[in-house]
Amino acid sequence: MVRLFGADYSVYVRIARLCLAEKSIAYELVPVDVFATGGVALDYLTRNPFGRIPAFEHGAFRLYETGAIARYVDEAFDGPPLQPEDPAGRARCNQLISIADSYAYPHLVWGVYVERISKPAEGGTTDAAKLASSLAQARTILAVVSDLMGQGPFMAGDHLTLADLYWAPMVDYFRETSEGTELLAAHPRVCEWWDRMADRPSVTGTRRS
Ligand SMILES: N[C@@H](CCC(=O)N[C@@H](CS)C(=O)NCC(=O)O)C(=O)O
Repeated sequence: MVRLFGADYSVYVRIARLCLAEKSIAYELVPVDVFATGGVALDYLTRNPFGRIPAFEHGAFRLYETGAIARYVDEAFDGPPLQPEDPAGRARCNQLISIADSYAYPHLVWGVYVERISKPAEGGTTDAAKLASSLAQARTILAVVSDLMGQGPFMAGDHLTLADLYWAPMVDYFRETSEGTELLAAHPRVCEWWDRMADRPSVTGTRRS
């Protein structure tokens, strides 16, 4: 009934999978490798014309863009709500998601993790200027998120929300770098949040193979 198209290395696919897991929804993960030589299969573009992953299908209903998928999964299915009820809480959750999309993904994942780990592993050379610039941004990103999450225990308050499910895959990549671990250590609230998230079955069950 539910199918998700994508790959387990993808941050955005993992966000959608975390939502499905937290709502206890059974689904099929249909492999799509966006980084395959020659690009994605042409027929995948009927599911996402931008060639990005994930794409989602619930019966005859098709959707792409992770923010839309995550909110649909939360609202169309039973299970614990993943968005705060009150306007201020929901706004904070959406703000944290927007910061993750706009700043954490490009800098923590692409600017730091990919430059420091993926590129050298594939025989490439780290772009030192890009890494330095993203590390500078990372300092701001972590300070902001630590401030916005207040006392927690979750990003948008007392309950797990979509904000946590957005940030977990990005922080998980970032912490694999020595610079990431060091910068995270300066923000104990973010570290405690990560320790809490890292043990959740949804998070352990979606680690890339
Ligand atoms: N705005 C999209 C972004 C999805 C996205 O960037 N996915 C990455 C994988 S994590 C991708 O497909 N990258 C392929 C590319 O950049 O060509 C969403 O929210 O779903």
